[in-house]
Amino acid sequence: MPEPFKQRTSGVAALRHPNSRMLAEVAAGLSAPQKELPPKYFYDHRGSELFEEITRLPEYYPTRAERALLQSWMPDLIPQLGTRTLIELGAGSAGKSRIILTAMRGTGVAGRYIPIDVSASFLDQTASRLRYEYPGLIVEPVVADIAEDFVPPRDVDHPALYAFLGGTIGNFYPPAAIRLLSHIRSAMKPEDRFLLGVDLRKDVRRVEAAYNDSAGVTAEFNRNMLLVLNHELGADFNPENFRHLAFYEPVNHRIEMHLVSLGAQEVGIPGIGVIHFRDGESIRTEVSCKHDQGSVAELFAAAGLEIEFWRPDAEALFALVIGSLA
Ligand code: AVJ
Repeated sequence: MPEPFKQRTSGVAALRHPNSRMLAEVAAGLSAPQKELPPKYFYDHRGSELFEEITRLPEYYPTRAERALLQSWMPDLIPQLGTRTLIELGAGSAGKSRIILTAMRGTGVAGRYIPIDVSASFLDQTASRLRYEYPGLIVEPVVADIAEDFVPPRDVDHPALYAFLGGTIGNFYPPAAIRLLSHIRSAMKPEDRFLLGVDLRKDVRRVEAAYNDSAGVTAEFNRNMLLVLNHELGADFNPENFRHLAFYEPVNHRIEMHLVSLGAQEVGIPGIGVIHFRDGESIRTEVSCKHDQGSVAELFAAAGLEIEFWRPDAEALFALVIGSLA
C-alpha cells in the first residue's frame, strides 16, 4: 500500500527541526497585538475526532445541509461533467466524498481519488477504507498543508473535479483564500471544474449557536489546540486556564473563535520563550467567514475563476458552487 506523498517544505530551517514551520508560525502569532494561532492546528487525531463529533451536533447545520445538497445534485452533475479524477482539499474522513465517488462509479469510469489533508493518520485510514469500498478506484493520498504554498498534483485524468467542501474556505482570510483559489485555477484545464462548499450569511443567532453548542464539544475542540502545542512544541499550556469564546463579527461577516485567558498567566514554549497573558486577553484560533453569491464571485474573479452554478439549500444555510475558468 503506497505511503502518502509528503509535500516537501521549503527552506533549510524546515529540515533542521521537524516543527520549525509550526514554531515560526506560533512565535509570530503569539507576538501579535491580537494573539492568533492558525486553525489548521486544531486537527491532530483527537482534534479530527472532535470535529467529526461537531458535525453530528444538532446546532451544527453546515455538514447536514452540504450533504443533502451533494446527495441531490451529484448524481446529475458528475455524469454531466464526465469527472474522472476527484481531487479533494482537506478530505478528513471523506464522508462526503463518498457521495461524489459513488456518482463517479455510476458513470462506469474506474476513477482516481486524490485526498489532500494535513492529518496523515486520518488520511491513511480513509485511503485504505476507500480502496476496499470502491474496487478499481485509484486512491493517491497527499499529506500537504493547503494553507501553505500548495502545489496541486499533476498527472491527473481529465476532466478533473477539484473539491473544497465543508465551508473550510471560510477559515482563510480573503487574501489567503484568493491565493489558494489561484493555485487551484493554475492547475485546471478548461474541462476541469472546481466544487466549493460555502457557509452562507444568515440569522446571527443561528450561526453563533453552531459554534457554541450546548454539549461543549466546540469548546473542547477549541482548547484541544493548546494540547497540540504542548505535544508538538513542548509548551506548558493548561487548557483549563482558557475559556472558549465564539461570536459573529458582522463587519467582516465571520465567526471568530478565541481562547480567553482566565486570569493573568505565563506560558513557556521551548524555542520561543515565555508568553504573557493578561486577564481576559485572548488568542484568536479561527475565523470562519460566511459568504453570499456576491462575495464568492469576488473571490473567484480575483483568482481567474467564474461561477458556473450556484446552488443553495431551501433554507439558504449553505451553498455548493461550481467554478470554471474565467
Ligand atoms: C471545518 C473549518 C468548516 O469553520 O465551521 C467547526 C471548523 N470550527 N466548529 C467551521 C469548525 C468550529 C469548521 N470548518
